Amino acid sequence: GHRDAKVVIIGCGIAGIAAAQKLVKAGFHQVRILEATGRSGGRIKTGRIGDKIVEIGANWIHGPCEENPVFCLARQYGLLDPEALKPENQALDVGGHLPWVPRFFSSSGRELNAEDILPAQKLFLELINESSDFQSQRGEPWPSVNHLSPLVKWKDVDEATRSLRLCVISNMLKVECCVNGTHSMDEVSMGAFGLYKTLPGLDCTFPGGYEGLTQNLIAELPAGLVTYNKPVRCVNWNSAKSAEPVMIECDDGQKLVADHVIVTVPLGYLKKHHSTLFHPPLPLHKLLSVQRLGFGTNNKIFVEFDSPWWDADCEVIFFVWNDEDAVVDQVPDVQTSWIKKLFGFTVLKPTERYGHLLCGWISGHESEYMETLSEQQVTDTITQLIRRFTGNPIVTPRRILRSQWFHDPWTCGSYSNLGKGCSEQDLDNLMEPLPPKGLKSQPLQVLFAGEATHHCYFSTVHGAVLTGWREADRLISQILRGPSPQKC
Ligand code: 6YU
Repeated sequence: GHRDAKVVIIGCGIAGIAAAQKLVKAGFHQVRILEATGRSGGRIKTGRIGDKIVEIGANWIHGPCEENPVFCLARQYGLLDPEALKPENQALDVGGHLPWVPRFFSSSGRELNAEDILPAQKLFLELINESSDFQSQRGEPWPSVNHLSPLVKWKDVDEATRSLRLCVISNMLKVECCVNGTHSMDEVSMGAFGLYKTLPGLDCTFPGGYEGLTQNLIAELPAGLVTYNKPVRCVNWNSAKSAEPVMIECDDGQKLVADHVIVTVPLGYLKKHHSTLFHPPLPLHKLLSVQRLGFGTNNKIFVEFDSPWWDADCEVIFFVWNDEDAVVDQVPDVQTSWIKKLFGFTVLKPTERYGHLLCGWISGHESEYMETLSEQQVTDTITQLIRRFTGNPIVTPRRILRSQWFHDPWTCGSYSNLGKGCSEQDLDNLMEPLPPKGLKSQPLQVLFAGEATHHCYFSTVHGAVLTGWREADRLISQILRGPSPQKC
C-alpha cells in the first residue's frame, strides 16, 4: 500500500524527530532516521556544570502559548514549572523583548545608573521597531551601524553623557547580534526584519533540561527507528527519472535506497557541504538561496562562582565599553580583543536551583575565535574582564563551560538569519522539494525541513518542529493522492 513507502530522514534534531512522529502516526512503517552523531536532539543539547543542569544549545521556549507546539508538547510531557503553565504567563506579550532587571557596568570599573541608560535604551528600541516596520522595497533604514551616531541628536546633554549613551548603544547592538545569530547587524537585512514573528507568552525554560522534550518524543517512536553514528555523505536523487528511488550513501560506505528523503541538516552544514551532499547538484535558484540566507554563531559561556558579586534581584548584567562611542558591534582585532564582543551575562534563576551561575553571550567571528582557545585561556580572560568592570580585584570563577557551535562539524554555527539581500523568496527556495517546480506531477524525492526553512519562526525550536510536520504532511498528502497525472 501507499504507506509502504520507504522514507529516510537525515538528522535527528527536533525537525527530523517531528517529521518521523507525524509519518509514524499516519501509518508509515518504513521510516528511519540517520543521525551523524551518537545522540538525538541536535541543537537541543543539555549539559552539566558540576551538578547544575545547563543548556548548551536552545535555551527558552520563545512565546509559550497555545499556538506554540513546543509549549504544548512540554506541557503534555509534564516538563514545565507551574509558573509557566499559568494563563497569565501565556497572555503576556512582550514582543520578543525580555522584561529583565538589568545592571550596567562600564570598563572604567563603575556601575552605571538608570538615568545614564534609559535614553539610549529608548532610542535603540525606537530604531529597531522602526526597522521592523520597514517595507523591504524601501531599502535598508541605515547603511551600516556606524552611521547611527550622527542620527542620534540628544541636544541638551554634555559631550560625556552623549558619548556614554553611544557606548550603551554599541552594547545593545551586540545583544541584537546574539539574538539574530549574526556577526554584525550590518550583515542582516533590516528590511526583512519584519518577517520574524514572535508569539505571546513570557519565555520559559525546561527545569530538567530541554532534552526532556526530544527524549520523550523519541520514546514514542518505534524502537530502532534512529540509527546513530551514521553520517550521510551523498543523496543521489534523479532529476530526469524521478520515478526511481533515491540512493543514499553513508560515510561508512553503506548505500541505502529510499522512495523519499527528508533532509534536516542545519543551514550551516548545507552551506559548507551542498556540493558533495547532492548528486546531481542543487538547482541554481536553490543553491543561491542557501548562500544568501545567513547562518551565524552565538555561543554561551557559563561561569560559576562561590558567591555572587551581583544583587539578588539582578537578572541580566551588561558590560559597556567606554571607547565604543563610534557605535560598533565588531572588535578591531579578534585575537587581542574578542572578549569585547561578549555583551554581558544573564543570571540563572532561581538561585536555589542554579547557585551562583551566570551565562555569558557572544556572537560572530569573535565567538568563533573564542572556540579555538583553551578553557583556561577563556577562564583567564573572563576573570580579568569581570575584575575590571566590577572594580573587584579578587573575584574568581569556580569553573566555566562554553559551547562551540561553529566548530561542531554537523552544525557549523548556531542558527539562521536573513542576510542582507534576502527575501521571503529565499525561504521558499530553501524549503522547495526536489525535483523542483515544473515537474510537479513527479513524485517527491527530496524534501527539506529544519529551523532555517520556516517563514516566520526560523531560528527557533518551534519553527523547526513545524517544518518537520509540514514536510511529513507534504509527503502524506502526495502519497495518499498519488502523483497527479498530467491533465489535458
Ligand atoms: C529556541 C532558544 N537558543 C541557542 C543556541 C543555539 C540554538 N535556538 P538540528 O541542528 O537540531 O538537527 C540537525 C541534525 O542533523 C543534527 O542532529 C546533526 O547532527 C544532524 N546532521 C548534520 N549533518 C548530518 C549528516 N550529514 N548526516 C546525518 N545527520 C546529520 N531556539 O527556540 N529557543 O532559546 C534558542 C539557541 C546557542 C545553537 C538556539 C533556540 C535554535 C534551536 O536550537 C534550533 O532552531 C533548533 O534546535 C534546530 O532544530 P533542527 O532540527 O532544525 O536542527 C527579529 C528577529 C530575529 C530572529 N531571531 C530571533 C529569535 C531568537 C532565536 N534564539 C535563539 C536563542 C537561543 C538562546
